[in-house]
Amino acid sequence: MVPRKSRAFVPRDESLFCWVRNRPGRAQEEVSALSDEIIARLNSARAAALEAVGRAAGASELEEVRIRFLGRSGEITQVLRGLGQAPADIRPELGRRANEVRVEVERALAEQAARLREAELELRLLAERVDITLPGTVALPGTLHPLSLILLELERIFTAMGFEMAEGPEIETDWHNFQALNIPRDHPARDMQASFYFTDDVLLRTQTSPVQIRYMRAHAPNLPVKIIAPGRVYRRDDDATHSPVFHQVEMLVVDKGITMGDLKGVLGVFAREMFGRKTRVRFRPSYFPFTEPSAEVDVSCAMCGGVGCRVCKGSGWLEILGAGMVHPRVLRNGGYDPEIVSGFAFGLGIERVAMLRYGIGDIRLLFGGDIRFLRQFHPTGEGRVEA
Ligand code: FA5
Repeated sequence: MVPRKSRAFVPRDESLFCWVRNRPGRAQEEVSALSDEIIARLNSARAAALEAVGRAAGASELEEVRIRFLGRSGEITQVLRGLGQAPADIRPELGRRANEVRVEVERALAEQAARLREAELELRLLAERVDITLPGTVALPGTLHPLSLILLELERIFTAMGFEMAEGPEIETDWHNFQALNIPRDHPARDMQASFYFTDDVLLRTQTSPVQIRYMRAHAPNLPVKIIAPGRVYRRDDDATHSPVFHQVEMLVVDKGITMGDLKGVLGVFAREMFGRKTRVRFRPSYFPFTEPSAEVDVSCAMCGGVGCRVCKGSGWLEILGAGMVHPRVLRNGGYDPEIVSGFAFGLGIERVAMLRYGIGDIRLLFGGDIRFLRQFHPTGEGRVEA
């Protein structure tokens, strides 16, 4: 069996009190000397603590001071801990004094923390000060895009004549975009509208005419059909008067007894409202697979009043849209009987109308987003631009 080692006596408490405690029968002078020494030690800790608090220049330094004096093994905490072993006659007095020092240092810490916070705030406010003498940022009043202005105007004109607004998808099937409109797969008319295909049967629509088919199929055999359908369309075009993305407005009327005279009447109202009261309308024979007969429609040039100028290339007329009487096959594909009803339709390019109305020479200006260009337009349509 291993003999137990005898343990040497090591005093666990090395505080100032241990020698007094270990000496019973101590003299009164010794106790009061001890008391004085403890008080002196407390006072010097207090002075050191207050000085360190005063010097602390930030929250982390202040925390270091707190730990040094009031932390678990801080200088003041040590004295407070040791008091339990102090002789009973001096313990209350020393305790009171030690607590006073602790409270005083705690208060100094709190006050310094508040001062530092305030100084920091002051600095921040100074740095963030708003200079009210600087010139302000002027919020420019917005204007509607010229295409939006034309579209609003078209809506106003046609809804006043009792038309309803309709719309269709920009990603269209080949059947709706071409076949139902009497343009079979191998028809040469497709060459005029080269498109962007997703598959053989799905493409970005090249015209708003498929909305005719969609609307008729959703509403047949109800009468009358009287719609305008504005929207974005896509073609593989790109020059000063043709954009790969542009906008059309489709118009369709189907009812009993509709004639070409109705088409002329509606277009006349539209042209005078859009381009001015003196505007005249001219029909030229043309061809579209989905209308028969078909026409290109010109309006007299609003720039020169029809005498000939740069904008109308001297002819006095400007082409604005394609139109015609709805082909019987198209009516049938829409679910209507061409023996009972007839109809007319047109499709116009909104960019074309905007260019004529505002005298814009290059279609690309409408898509460039240049604020100097766009700011010139306002709802009255005044202030034509020379581009
Ligand atoms: C058509 O698209 C027919 N769907 C119009 C129609 C509807 C005729 C109903 C009969 C009945 P067209 O390809 O001509 O027709 O285009 C009509 C208008 O769109 C043109 O007059 C022109 O103003 C405009 N347009 C055509 N291609 C472009 C383009 N790439 N950029 C800008 N505008 C264009």
